[in-house]
Amino acid sequence: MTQPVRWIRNFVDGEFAEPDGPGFPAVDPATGAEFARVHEAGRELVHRAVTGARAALHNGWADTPVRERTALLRRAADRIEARFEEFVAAEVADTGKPVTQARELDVARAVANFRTFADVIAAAGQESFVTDLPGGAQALNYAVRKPLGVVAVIVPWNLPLLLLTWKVAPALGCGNAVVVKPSDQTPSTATLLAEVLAEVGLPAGAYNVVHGFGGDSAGQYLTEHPGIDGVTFTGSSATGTQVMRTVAPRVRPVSFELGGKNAAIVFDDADLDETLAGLTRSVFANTGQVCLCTERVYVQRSVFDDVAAGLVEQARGLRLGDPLTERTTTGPLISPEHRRKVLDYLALAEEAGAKTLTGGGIPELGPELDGGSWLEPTLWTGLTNKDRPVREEIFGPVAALIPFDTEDEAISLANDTEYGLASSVWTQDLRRGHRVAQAMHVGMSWVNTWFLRDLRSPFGGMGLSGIGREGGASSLHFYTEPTNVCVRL
Ligand code: TXE
Repeated sequence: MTQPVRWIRNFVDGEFAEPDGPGFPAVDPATGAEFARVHEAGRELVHRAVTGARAALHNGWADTPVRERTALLRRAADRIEARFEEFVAAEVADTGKPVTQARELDVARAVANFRTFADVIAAAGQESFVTDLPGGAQALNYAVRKPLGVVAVIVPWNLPLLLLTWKVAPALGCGNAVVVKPSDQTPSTATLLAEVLAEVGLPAGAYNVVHGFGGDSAGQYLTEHPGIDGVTFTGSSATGTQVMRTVAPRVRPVSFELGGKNAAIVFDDADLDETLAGLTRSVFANTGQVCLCTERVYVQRSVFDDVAAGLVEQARGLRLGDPLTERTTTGPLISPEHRRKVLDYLALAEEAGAKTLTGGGIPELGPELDGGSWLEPTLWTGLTNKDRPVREEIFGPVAALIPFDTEDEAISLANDTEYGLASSVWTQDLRRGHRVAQAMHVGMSWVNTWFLRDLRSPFGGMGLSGIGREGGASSLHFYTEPTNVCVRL
């Protein structure tokens, strides 16, 4: 007997919509096996989601008192915790990421996102200025912040729930309604979140999920819809450009967190063990598929060989394998197409004369995982900033090690990129740490650490890496519109 098809459905105006087409497959990247069908939303369903969202605002969600909205965010956090292992299983099935990472990073962060934004919104004040006028009179200016409205939330596949809740928690907390378009490759956790938000009492229409692809599919239908008041997007710089073009005629605000080509700078006084542990995470976490991952490692010449040898040893110690096994540290790439892209960069690096210190191939992990999109952690030397693998975002478990002599040289090499998302500096000289971190043309600059986040601090990038910041007060600014009231006293 054949198994009944498991559907991952769209959630529109408070209800799961019945599938009305063949849908597309949800595939486990670790094995290549299809485990469910995803209902692709057509233009009509996207329209219903946007109009449902608008109705939710008018029906009172936008005017719900802040303490009720923040209480709802806290209940959502509690409810994700109560269903924690379901979220973990869904995220692992969609991405192939190691179960320990899904627990400790992805789902844990989803909980933290809801709690943090409840705190931030509860504590937020408003700008006010008393203006002195001629003759001793005064005026009072104060800004009331209103919800932006119906927000399109478009997210990628690498950290699906983490990135989704990073946007949805503040958006809802500020009184907006959202229409979420998860990546076609990772539809599950956004759908589970719909259940959770309904369970904790979010009004129908305030959270909608439409599944599908980008162009000529749900992503485009959503961004083209005139009922959208703003777009928050995380994904590639090319798609960000496309989304911006689409919303430009209606002048809608956008918040973009795009790609990166992040540098690490290792000085000769850095603590070698700590640096190697940090670099290993920064290059290989989530199989290199984090916008913050390091793909360029600049190392001071006197310690270059030691750092290279240590990093090779660490890379070889990573354990690729069944994501559900707790000892696994490293999962597959998201899809065969993405692996193709990374393999193309491996070929380009070879043409450019790179020496592959470790990796460079497809690992053999046994018949169960043969159909998965696996790739060995890979390190190169012999490339320069002129070579495409050092200039373009690869988004895989790969990095180029490049020597430098002086601090100035390191700064100019690291800043020699069109991207500007993140960097890390490794040194025991804290004065130098501050100096170099501040000289980086990036949104987030770490010293002796990486991906250490306080969710109240601004997050985002410069150049090709994005527009605007989210996090703490920056999120509240994006998800609200101020009306300044000026009263002559
Ligand atoms: O990203 P896309 P993809 C980079 C990384 C990766 C590359 C391609 O280098 O190899 O991007 O990945 C939706 N209108 N990053 O193709 O296309 C799409 O359906 C509206 C960096 O997955 O940017 C998905 O939901 N929406 C990154 C989302 O946009 C559209 C994370 C992201 O997809 C659309 C992921 C359109 N025209 C990839 N086209 C990071 N910064 O973290 C696509 N989408």
